[in-house]
Amino acid sequence: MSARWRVVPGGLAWGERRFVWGERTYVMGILNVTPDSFSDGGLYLDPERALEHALAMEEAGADIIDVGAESTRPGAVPVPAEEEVRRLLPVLRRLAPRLRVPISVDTYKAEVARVALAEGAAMINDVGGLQKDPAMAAVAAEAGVPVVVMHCRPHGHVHYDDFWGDVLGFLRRSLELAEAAGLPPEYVIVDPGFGFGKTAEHNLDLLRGLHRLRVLGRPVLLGTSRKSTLGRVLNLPVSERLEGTAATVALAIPHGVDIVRVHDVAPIVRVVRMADAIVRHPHWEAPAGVPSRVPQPSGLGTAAGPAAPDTIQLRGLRFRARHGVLPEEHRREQVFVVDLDLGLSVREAARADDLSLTVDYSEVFRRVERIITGPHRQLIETLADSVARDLLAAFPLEFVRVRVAKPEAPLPGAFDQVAVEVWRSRGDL
Ligand code: HH2
Repeated sequence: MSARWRVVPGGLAWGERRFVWGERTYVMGILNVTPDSFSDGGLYLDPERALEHALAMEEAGADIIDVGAESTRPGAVPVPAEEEVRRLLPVLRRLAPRLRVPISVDTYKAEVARVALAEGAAMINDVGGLQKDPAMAAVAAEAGVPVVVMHCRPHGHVHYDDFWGDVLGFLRRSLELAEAAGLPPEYVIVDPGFGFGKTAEHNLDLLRGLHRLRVLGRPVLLGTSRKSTLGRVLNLPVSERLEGTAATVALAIPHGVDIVRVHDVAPIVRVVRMADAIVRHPHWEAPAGVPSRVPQPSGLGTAAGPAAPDTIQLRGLRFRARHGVLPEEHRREQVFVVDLDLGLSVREAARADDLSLTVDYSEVFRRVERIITGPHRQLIETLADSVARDLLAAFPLEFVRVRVAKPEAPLPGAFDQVAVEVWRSRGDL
């Protein structure tokens, strides 16, 4: 009987094993028991070799082993459910009693998933995003197991009117199907489907915009391992795509990716540990006996990394003051309106519901007020720049956007308002 899943603060637990999103990047090792997978087809058809490989991946640091019995590569011959089950069963029966990490079953067929869960699989990896087989969501909900929902379009479907709209819209539909079936939202992991019905350009676009998946509010899995886009970029065969895979993994982590699905577990675990030490530093701890050179928590986290921190938005802070170049602006007060975007991770504060881990809005207001109602300045450029620098110096922000507007500026001609917007980051200090 495999361990049960439960929701824990910030993530999920399977028995004693915790998956706390944001704390570190988890590695899913790929085990294909197929004759025709694009990179390892035929290697692990023998259940004893499959077991050996799964144990080696676990030993190398895999957090999940993903077992698939049908290739999804372009041109692969579809496999009937009975054949998929026939390939999976002997492997699952060997793996389940031996592995300490959860086994995921890579299938879009509800019938296959049901059998695999009964034979020791502990989660479902559905490349159909619960949309290929209408019975899949209910299988996950009844078993109470996590499910990876992946964006996919048929291979060769490479026209998108709105690429990101399609990816996010598809995944939102998957989340709705999970919810309708009664699967708790915490049990759903989203995957943008690198390589599934996408050109190399689409796949590179996906990697550049991975942080956009965060609007879905779910952990993110990414599967780039050895895929053809890497081969296109590097002009290398499938056997020589390790470094390409490593680059995609390292660069995905600052975007907030939580799980990477890979063939080469040992080297990618090293890549992930290194990237985590840089990007997720409030969580990084030196192994016992190794002195830590990475800064320890400052109290205010920047765990999401520089590529895509969260933002705190303050709009319409209003003050009266006498800045400006026109004589009338010296004589009479006018209204100044300030809008702010403060870029920093709010993950820790949100998790602990603790004001001391984020920015105190009253303190921000007071600092802006002191500058806007302070000494005379000719230019709103100067005011915006001063506010940005002051806030960056006072709080551990990744960046700040400051907009200062004069809606009633006594200018000749008809203006709605004049405004200046500046973006500043730590490097500008
Ligand atoms: N990619 C493949 C298979 N399953 N599952 C998720 N969630 N995300 C992926 O990107 C993904 C996946 C294809 O890779 P592989 O299993 O190595 O190849 P094949 O389908 O030929 O067996």
